[in-house]
Amino acid sequence: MSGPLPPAGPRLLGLPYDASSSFLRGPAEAPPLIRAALHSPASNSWAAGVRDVLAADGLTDAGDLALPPTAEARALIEAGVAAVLEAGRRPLALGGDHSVSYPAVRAVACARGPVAILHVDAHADLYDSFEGDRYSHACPFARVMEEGLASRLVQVGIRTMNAHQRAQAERFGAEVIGMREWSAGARPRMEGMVYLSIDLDGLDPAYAPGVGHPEPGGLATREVIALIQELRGDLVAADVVEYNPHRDVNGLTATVAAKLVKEIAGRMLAGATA
Ligand SMILES: [Mn+2]
Repeated sequence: MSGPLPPAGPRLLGLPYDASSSFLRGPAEAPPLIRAALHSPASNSWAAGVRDVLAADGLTDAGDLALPPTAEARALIEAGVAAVLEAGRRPLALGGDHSVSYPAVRAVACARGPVAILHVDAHADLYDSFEGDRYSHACPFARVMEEGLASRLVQVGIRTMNAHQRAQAERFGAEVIGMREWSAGARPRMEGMVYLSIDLDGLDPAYAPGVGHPEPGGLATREVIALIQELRGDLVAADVVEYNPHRDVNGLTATVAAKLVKEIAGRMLAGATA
């Protein structure tokens, strides 16, 4: 089965899994903290000043999956995302480490056909294998591309490219808008069914310090919000991953993640745009 989704609202799905992290644990604790920031009375629930995303016809919440810290989690994530799609909703997943994106994209592609992926990250996450693990959080987009789950892979914010990942990007035809290209004015042009994957380390650590692999020289919060608001195509699913509360400062990064969730939900509620 493939084709456009019917008009449908976004649904949160927490993916509390961090066993494929290569450096630090912590992202498994992220979903309830991002949710708490989303519902915090410190702010309101309007996206872009035009839509209350937490209104009755807005963002719904499927809660968190129960995930073991083992390979079995991948099948459970795929099934959980598939269930959101079967309910006619647009999955908005809260990570978890970035390894969750492979089974999540797989569920979307199996239900709807290959999607164009817009991937915001400091890292390309294209390793064939990392420290002996082909399902590491450093590898999800290699698995996605090998299986033909994506029609395009457009990567924004990259600033840690090495020779192996450059070769992988070329092998897979990934379109890489690194920070140098971004600073020179390059912007992604998306169309059709889009899956948006945001690793919070795509932002500069000045804006989002609560990540396991902080990499200076990244995107401003405002730039990521603009990317979401100006995104063309039909945003069928998204994830916000790699929030590590152990490294956060005053919950700032949870607040940033919640802000991005609001804007993604608002963009999903606006429907397809040409
Ligand atoms: Mn990253």
